[in-house]
Amino acid sequence: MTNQPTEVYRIFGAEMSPYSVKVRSYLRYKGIQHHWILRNAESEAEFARHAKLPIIPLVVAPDEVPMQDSTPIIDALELDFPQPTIHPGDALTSFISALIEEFGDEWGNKWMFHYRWARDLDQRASAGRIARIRAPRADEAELGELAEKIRARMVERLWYVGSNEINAPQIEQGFAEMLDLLERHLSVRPYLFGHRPAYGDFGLWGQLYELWTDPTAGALIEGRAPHVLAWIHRMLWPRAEGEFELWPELSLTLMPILTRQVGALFMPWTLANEQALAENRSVFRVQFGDFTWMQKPQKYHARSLAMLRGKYAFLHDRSRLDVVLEEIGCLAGLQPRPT
Ligand SMILES: N[C@@H](CCC(=O)N[C@@H](CS)C(=O)NCC(=O)O)C(=O)O
Repeated sequence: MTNQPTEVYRIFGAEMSPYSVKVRSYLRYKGIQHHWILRNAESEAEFARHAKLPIIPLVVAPDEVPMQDSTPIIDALELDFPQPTIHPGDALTSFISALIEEFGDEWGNKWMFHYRWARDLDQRASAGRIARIRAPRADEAELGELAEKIRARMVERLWYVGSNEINAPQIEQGFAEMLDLLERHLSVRPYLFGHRPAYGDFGLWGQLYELWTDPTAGALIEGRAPHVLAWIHRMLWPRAEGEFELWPELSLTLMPILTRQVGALFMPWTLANEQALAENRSVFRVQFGDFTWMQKPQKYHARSLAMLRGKYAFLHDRSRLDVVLEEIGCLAGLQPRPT
């Protein structure tokens, strides 16, 4: 592999990484020329030369500037490639799209990780796929050994995203509800915010795409959510088919998602996580109706919540937005925190 500067962006990622496919779909939508480079043993030296963190995706710009972390990557590229914009024109809809982006990245990842690694069937399917991607030239015996190692390592990490015996029924119930709500919303529009993809589509889609590729969640999506399935396919190669819709049209079926999922589940969870980190606790609990959620705090989420608060603070006119944020239970959580 060459180390010469190229005219195209390079994205190091993997088909089974939700954040990698998210950024790849963004690059495709924008028509930004790029090479998709599978991160494996063969590309490792080049990856290591540019990466500051051991995570994918890694995007390397033509001038060799490296970028990591999917949300800031998209924010940075959006400045250089503003058209077609992924941000709806009004502050209210645009911030709701950013809220859904954060929700998809952080809460949607719980569905994804849980369904991929909680059941034996899914563990085997996923570990087998990863092994074949990582070692395409290995023989069956070597693949079996590698898959077993991957499976053990990932199952050990289930606790990290909060998939455990206590939380599992809540994750699955929440996902089923989300599928039904999303199905209704997407039955009359091709993308979350109308006729072209928005910031929020990319974040939520990365996780839903991965869920669809796994046996248990894939069957759920195929069986009960045909419009979600069509959106999953559409978002692989997104394109503008018309304009963004306005809030009054979107709100009928978007508000239930915002209220029942973002406001009732994600926001209390991310605030409790943030507080647990500040208090240096090793475990925290959140009450969701009759359910108690329990997990170890996750550091990254406090950072991404702070970034979202930064975007909120940056807005000039929040009058219409604040009414909606209050209604969905997210207003207080987005206020500036003492530093
Ligand atoms: N917040 C980051 C998360 C990136 C991330 O967690 N990537 C995973 C794969 S999906 C990763 O590289 N994990 C380390 C590993 O698998 O070795 C983003 O949005 O890019």
